[in-house]
Amino acid sequence: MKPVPVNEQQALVSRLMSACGGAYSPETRRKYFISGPQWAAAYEGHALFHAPTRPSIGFEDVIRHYGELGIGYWCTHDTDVIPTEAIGKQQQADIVGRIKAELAANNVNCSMVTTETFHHAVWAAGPAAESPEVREYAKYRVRNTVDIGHELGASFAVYWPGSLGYFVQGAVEETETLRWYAQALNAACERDIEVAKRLGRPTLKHCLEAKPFEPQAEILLPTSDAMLAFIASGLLTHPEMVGLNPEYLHELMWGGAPRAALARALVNGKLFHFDINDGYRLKHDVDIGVGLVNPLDWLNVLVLLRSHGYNGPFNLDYKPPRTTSQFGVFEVSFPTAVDRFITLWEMAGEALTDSIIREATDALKAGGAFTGDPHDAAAIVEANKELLTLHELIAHRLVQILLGLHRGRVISLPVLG
Ligand code: GLO
Ligand code: MG
Ligand code: MG
Repeated sequence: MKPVPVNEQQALVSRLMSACGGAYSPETRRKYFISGPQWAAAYEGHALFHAPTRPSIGFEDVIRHYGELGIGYWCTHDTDVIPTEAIGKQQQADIVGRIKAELAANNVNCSMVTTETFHHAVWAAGPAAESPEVREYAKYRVRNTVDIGHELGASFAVYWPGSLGYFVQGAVEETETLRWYAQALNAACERDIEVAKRLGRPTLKHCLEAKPFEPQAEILLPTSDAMLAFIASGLLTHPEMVGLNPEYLHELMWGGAPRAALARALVNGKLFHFDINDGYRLKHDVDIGVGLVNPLDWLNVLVLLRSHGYNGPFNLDYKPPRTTSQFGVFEVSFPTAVDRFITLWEMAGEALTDSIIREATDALKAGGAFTGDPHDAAAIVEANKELLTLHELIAHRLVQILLGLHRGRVISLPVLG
């Protein structure tokens, strides 16, 4: 192939994208509760060892692109859109006013707001630092985010306490830090009750998001299960207002099974919000687009959520790769992430109604028509032994659904010999 001059590269990307096919229309995409974060679209490709590869982009362009793509919801950290020094000032009110206008003009809604409590130097010792000034400031910031959330019409507030932990051991006392962290959440919930009452709006759903490591070396609430224990600890004044925002990759990072973590959140009634992305076990937070690494696991995750009627947001908390240009972010990265999600969600629906999976599952639950001695282990084994083969058959069927083999897709084989 001849080298492709830079002025022809966008056209090539667009042509190959449409050749890929399978894209949903913006109207179809809008039917799903999919949210796009400001920070995901505005990610410049930087990291500890990586300089940015993309220019910065403001909320106006992000919201416009989301609207065009059919991503119906937008969410943001306070400081993604308001400089730290403008928080709580007239400049904040002006920016929030401009955001409202931009959302309305593009038919996009704000679903969630979140407070940045990890990046700025003020959080060097975390949002629940020893210093009382830092803790008061943390309360101020989360209260202010609640105000912004109500102003923008959000229903969720998320808390990722990324720097609640330590690098060196022994300097912080964990129980004290957790107590202090709870005080900030209590301040947010109390403010929410006040504001919601004044405005005649429902209170926000406050969602804790765990990540096992990064940016701190050791994290005090590293998993969704730790968060559940924290919610039930008695430290929160309004535990009923607080639930979880699990992130798929964050559960995978510690070696857990994301679907099992979600199941534990579901049985606790605490699955409020869900950050969707992909990546690898026991590696750092690579935030790859949903379904690019573990599509089969994703199918299974969505089968679980569909079967439990989960109706919260699916938040595209991923990072367009550093190799993707800013044109590519909206031409390839976002539409493909959304469309893979929708496809997997619809496949999950197929799996739930698949007659083979259904009959196999029912048969497993019906058991082996056993009438012998209920204390005879060997007889119980004997009575069920052919049924248990169905476990593998169900797994095979799910792969068939994923690959389209259940619809007669066959791969022709080369003639050997
Ligand atoms: C980082 C987190 C982060 C949060 C965000 C929401 O690893 O996933 O993106 O989701 O701060 O509050
Ligand atoms: Mg996240
Ligand atoms: Mg992540």
